[in-house]
Amino acid sequence: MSLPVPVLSEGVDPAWLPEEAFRALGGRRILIRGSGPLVETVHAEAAEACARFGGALVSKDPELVLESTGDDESEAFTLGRRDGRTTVTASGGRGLLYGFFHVVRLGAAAFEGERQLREHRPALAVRMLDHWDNVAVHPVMGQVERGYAGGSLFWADGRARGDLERVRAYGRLLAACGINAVAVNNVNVHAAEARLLTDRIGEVADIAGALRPYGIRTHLSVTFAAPMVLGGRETADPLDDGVREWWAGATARVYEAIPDFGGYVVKADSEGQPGPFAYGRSHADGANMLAAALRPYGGTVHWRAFVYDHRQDWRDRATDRARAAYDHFVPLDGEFAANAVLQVKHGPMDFQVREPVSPLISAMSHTALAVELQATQEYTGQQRHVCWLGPMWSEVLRFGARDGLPFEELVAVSNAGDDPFWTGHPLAQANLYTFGRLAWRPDADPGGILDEWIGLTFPGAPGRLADGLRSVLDGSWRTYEKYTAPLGVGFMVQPGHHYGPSVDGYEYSPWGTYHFADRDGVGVDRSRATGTGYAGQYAKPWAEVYESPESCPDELLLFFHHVPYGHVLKSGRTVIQHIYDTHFEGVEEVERARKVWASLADVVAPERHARVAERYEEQLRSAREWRDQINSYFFRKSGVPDGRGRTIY
Ligand code: GCV
Repeated sequence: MSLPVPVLSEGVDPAWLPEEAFRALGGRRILIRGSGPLVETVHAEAAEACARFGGALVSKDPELVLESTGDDESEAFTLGRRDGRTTVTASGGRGLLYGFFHVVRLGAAAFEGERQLREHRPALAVRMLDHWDNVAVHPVMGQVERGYAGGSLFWADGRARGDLERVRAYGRLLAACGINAVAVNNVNVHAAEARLLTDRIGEVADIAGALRPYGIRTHLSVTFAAPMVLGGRETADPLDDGVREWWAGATARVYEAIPDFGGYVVKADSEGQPGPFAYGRSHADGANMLAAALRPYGGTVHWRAFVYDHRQDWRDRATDRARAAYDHFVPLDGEFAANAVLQVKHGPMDFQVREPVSPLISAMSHTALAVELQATQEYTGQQRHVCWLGPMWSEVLRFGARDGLPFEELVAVSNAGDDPFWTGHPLAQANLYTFGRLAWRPDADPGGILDEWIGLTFPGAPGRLADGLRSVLDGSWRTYEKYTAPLGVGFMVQPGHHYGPSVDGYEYSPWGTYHFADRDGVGVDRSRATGTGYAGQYAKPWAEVYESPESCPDELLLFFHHVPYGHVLKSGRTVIQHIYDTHFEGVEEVERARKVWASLADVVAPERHARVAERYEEQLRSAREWRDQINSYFFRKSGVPDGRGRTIY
């Protein structure tokens, strides 16, 4: 029996699945063939569209055929149109579900003219969102760590939500953009959350049940110390037989509760989380122990490579946090089990607005890799600023892809919560949607994805609205970059919550995030010749390109080099003038975007318009604060006046 399409509570935004997005299916004769739970979902979706817009599910003379020919797990489908009939065929329900949403995306175009039969298949098998959601509200990090969209979609009042309709609706949105896996709790696993693995697995099973009809597998973050914390053992040593048995038993019980469970996500030896180092074991030993427990059931362990010393001495110039992941993991390449996936942040630091692509990603050819992006905008405006990350992610995913992708999976830290707009800032929905679509096709043009999102979210939008949305989103990442930390140097944020400027906020701290500005210059020397040697972690040609300030791209110059303020960039400007100019420009761009948004008041729903307008006020205030702090700081350090005589404090 198929469940009906999830119903949103009053006031919850339909995001990219408003009823109107299904209009093109209306009035059609639709034939559905095949069986299985996901075919049932497609059935419910098609029935709902017919009920709303006319049309019928029929057994002959269809205009749309949705056919599943078997019950395999493939996510591929073929789509074509001939003689007035559009046909979607898949070898199982999963493929059919994605084919159905493809038709929704095409809208009226799916039913026009002829269309050659074409196969569509995701480039990456796992397209996962990690939720940094706590079950119990954490005294410092709250319900959702780095969450800017209200509370958790899964957890409230210290337990799984009783009403799972919103979770089902979330699953539906995710399926419609191609996401197929979700980790439901924070990688920093606190006491209550640790128990999700054992006596509280039933709550996870309820969430998994709500996500399953939309083809989404549920994963769980677990603590490496679980055998001690939950199992009363004296050790969590991955080579200890008792520990291995404990994990095997715990995992067997997880699969009794959730037969299609995806697996574990682990943050070990990182920012205070326990890990194998305590026992003198390697991260391959740790990951492989969990992989062995999961293997009989087809599960996977996602083992995070975010391992570095967060208790560094700022006086120690030899240690470079950027080097850490590569130094820890490259020696282990080839030692990880086949179902252990190393999950690598896209940059070597921590989701800054500009970082080079992590050299680890192309250095692990004998290890399964997932690249981790951050949809939640921890360092990119915290969903108070418009910052559409599509172009940045696209650059990351294309880097080094000449001979095929060097990774198998894509993960993002989710930006969704129980906020009525899902993402706090209504325009941040575009980040979530774009992530899903890029995970399906990493070489897709991000601009095309943005247009797709606009088309679905604002069906029938007048040209003025579509143009306005494009203009405020398209360049917003570069705008954000302009008014924040310059030329790839990173951080300069307020410590702790990471919102707003504090140039020296992390300069003398133990976190390894320094810019080394003095009266003569700024930036981190990461060259092989005179610096930390980080540039040497890249393969050719990048090791050479990054090694010298002459060949290093401007936007990464201060990530790789310490240069004088008078250093002339490829743009022809000096570093100091670049800093002043970009900070004035960035604020002007926000002022312009705010005006564009204001001009759209008559064509956007009032609540949505007001929410974005209110956030633009804050973005502008904050951008001005960034501009004035950064410009004043560098003027005071360097003594070099702005060549254009603008106000600097
Ligand atoms: C979940 C950064 C964030 C932390 C986060 C960590 C991680 O350091 O500030 O909140 O912890 O990354 O990715 O594990």
